[in-house]
Amino acid sequence: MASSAITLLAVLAAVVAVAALLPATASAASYTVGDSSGWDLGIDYGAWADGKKFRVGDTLEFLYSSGEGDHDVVVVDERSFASCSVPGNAPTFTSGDDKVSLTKAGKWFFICGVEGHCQGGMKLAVNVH
Ligand code: CU1
Repeated sequence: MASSAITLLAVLAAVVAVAALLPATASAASYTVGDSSGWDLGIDYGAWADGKKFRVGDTLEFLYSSGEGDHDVVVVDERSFASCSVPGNAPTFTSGDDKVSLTKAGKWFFICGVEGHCQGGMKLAVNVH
């Protein structure tokens, strides 16, 4: 009787110990940018990002139609983000289902490189913790 109670306690202690380790790995989240609207014109990505806590290891998934000249995703710096300009050497994704791993802390900036789309609101800034 007593030994089974001790066994139960040991099991409980082990479960608690494992649970305490989980958040570090389980916290990596995947976000679909714009949720069901995806990556498109006419969406307020500032509002979408607002209140979300992005962390190193999280993934942003950009979903959009990827036909010729539809959309793309360009990773830019703050200056290009502000001016909606596309640097020649900027990493660019074009698949229509682009998963970007947020590999380091700090601010990340994304724009659509198609003419006029960034000005039309296709720009996303996230602060990664
Ligand atoms: Cu676009």
